Amino acid sequence: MTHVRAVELRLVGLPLVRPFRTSFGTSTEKVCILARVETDDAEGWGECVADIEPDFSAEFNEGAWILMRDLLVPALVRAGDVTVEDLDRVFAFVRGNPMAKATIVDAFLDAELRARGESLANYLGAATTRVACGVSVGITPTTEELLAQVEGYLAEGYRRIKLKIEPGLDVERVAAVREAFPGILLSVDANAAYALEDADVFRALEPLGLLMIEQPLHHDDLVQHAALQQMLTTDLCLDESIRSAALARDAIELGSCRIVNIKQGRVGGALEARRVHDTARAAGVPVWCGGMLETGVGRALNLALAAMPGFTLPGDTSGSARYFPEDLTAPFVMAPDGTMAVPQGPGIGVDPLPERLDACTLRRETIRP
Ligand code: NPG
Repeated sequence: MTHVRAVELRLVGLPLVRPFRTSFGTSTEKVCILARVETDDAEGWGECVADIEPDFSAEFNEGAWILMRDLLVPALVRAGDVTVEDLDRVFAFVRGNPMAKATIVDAFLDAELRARGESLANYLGAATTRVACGVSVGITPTTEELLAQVEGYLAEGYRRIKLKIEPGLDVERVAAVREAFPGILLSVDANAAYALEDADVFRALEPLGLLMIEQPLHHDDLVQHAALQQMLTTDLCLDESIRSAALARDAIELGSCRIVNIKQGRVGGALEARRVHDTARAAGVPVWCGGMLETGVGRALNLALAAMPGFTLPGDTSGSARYFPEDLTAPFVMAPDGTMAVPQGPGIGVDPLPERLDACTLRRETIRP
């Protein structure tokens, strides 16, 4: 049983090494909330994957901050002695908002594991100590620049390249990359930018031998994705549409996708992410670990998740250098073979570097009983 004494929220900002453009917008800076949960026995960290604006999902930093400060943390403090398995019930009075809930769940779990000296990887049932890394390449101003970025990432050792696409910047771009690099594992991610009427775009991608097409249609949809999957031999993968293990089960039953992207923040935290993994694995559906440009805190958690046995495809778990000139933790470095070590210390196994954290902090607030 764990008793929470206080929770500190920090809004942090870190410049990105290069702008990251998706079909819903361009990020030049990573701004996110970190939660530090103080218990009687330890402290734990959680990173909120929401962004400045509600563009990837309905959640956004300022909303998540208020929700954590005014509802989730007070409920947790009032709950007294609890374990991480109780938190679904403690937070059930708040509908939705998986990213805000995940932040507190993950920080609480980290504290609980640190108190008993167990690594998150061990707790989740990791099957390996190193995971295969892929990289997600943003939309570039030109095809030449795209080819140069892909070449650079391949030279570093990345084992799968994912290209962001949007209407008008799709088939030609992807074909150019495929032509230049015929043998690589290549996928595309539309971030919900298309409609079923655009099926011809996806038909045109079929000869390019893609590993998957990720979230082509509406961010909330399962039914139209099932219709699209029926028209294609290329596997569809869902990201935005899968906000819980229940939705993962529905998507698999409906035939909306044949691969699932797991982002723990999108589904409400590490425990629900494990349930998505278990659901997919029982159905024989491969999963992989998505990324939300996390700092080292969120990256450590992703690596532990990605070590679970159902994660059979390389994830968006890239090295710190792909995102930040300077990370919040000691940098995560990918080996030349395209793998990264899963942290083995207690909890998530890493801490933010205190001075670096302070330098990046835009705002902080502590919630006590
Ligand atoms: O490597 O962390 C990463 C980024 C992977 O493409 C990536 N993330 O749609 O999956 C996505 C996209 C994203 C990033 C979405 C930031 C929302 C915020």
